[in-house]
Amino acid sequence: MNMASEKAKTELYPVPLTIEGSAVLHQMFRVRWAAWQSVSPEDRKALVNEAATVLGEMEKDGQSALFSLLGHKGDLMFVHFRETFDEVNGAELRLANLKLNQFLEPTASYVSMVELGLYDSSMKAYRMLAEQGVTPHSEQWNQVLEETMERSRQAMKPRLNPKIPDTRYVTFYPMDRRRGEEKNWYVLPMEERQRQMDEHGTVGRRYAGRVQQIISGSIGFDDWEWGVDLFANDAAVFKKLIYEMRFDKVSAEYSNFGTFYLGIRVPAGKLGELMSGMLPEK
Ligand code: FEC
Repeated sequence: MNMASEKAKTELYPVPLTIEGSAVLHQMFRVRWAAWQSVSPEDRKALVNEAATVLGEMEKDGQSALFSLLGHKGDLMFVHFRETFDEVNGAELRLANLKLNQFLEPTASYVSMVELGLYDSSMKAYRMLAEQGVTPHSEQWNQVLEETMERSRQAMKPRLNPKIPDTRYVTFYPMDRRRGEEKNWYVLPMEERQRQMDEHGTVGRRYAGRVQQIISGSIGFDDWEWGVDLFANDAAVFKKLIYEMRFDKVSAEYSNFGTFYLGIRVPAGKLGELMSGMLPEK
């Protein structure tokens, strides 16, 4: 047995397999209310109609959604899920070219890609490969891992390219795993990370049916490592789930969180109501 396979036997390969799906963009805007209010009612109507028509087309198949944001961090949030970043950029450009855009000021945005982490399958595959003495990155090693990922891609297809869930509320926030001097997620052994992620999934599954989570990876795309979208019809569930998770080892010791955005869904057809200062009923 060569040295690489000796090492592989005692220390599992550290990088969990992931499978990637839809490209994702979150866009937050402030409305220039004073400028908007100085526009005549007829012109406002025309501007809203143009925007609602375009947004209506983009909403089809749950590809884009508009949310009214609470608080000072912005007034509107557009969320886009597409097959590719090219299409996401296309959606962004389409909105930028609306006449309504002159009244919108970007306050934040977030670029990411739907990601499913395969800790369990990674562990099984890495263990099996190590036991068989297969050298990491050899042709056989790559082939086994590619097959593992392909099986997961097939089994989890709908979760890789999800529609934006049709719930009343969303909460979105970016987060990192800690890389501090004392606590560093990235130097923990694979087995320990898998154990902590398993505990995380167990807590999360208790909320099945009440909240839908979509995790998108943003390493290499944006300033944090992951984006978390949670969708629910009862916003209080976000607080309960996130609070409960704070006590998981992985959140308590290894998570840093960015800015939270809470939004209320507004269908394209109700944009006029929103822009005239009334939150549409569901
Ligand atoms: O792979 C990584 O190290 C990080 C990716 C990742 C982050 C993350 C954060 C949150 N999740 C939240 C909710 C749920 C709910 C379920 C759930 C399950 C998983 C699984 C993986 C996973 N989560 Fe996660 N989460 C990340 C990854 N999470 C892997 C298990 C397999 C799977 O289901 O995909 C249960 C889903 C279900 O019904 O099956 C719910 C929340 C956060 C933000 C953390 C916080 O403390 O606020 C909420 C990053």
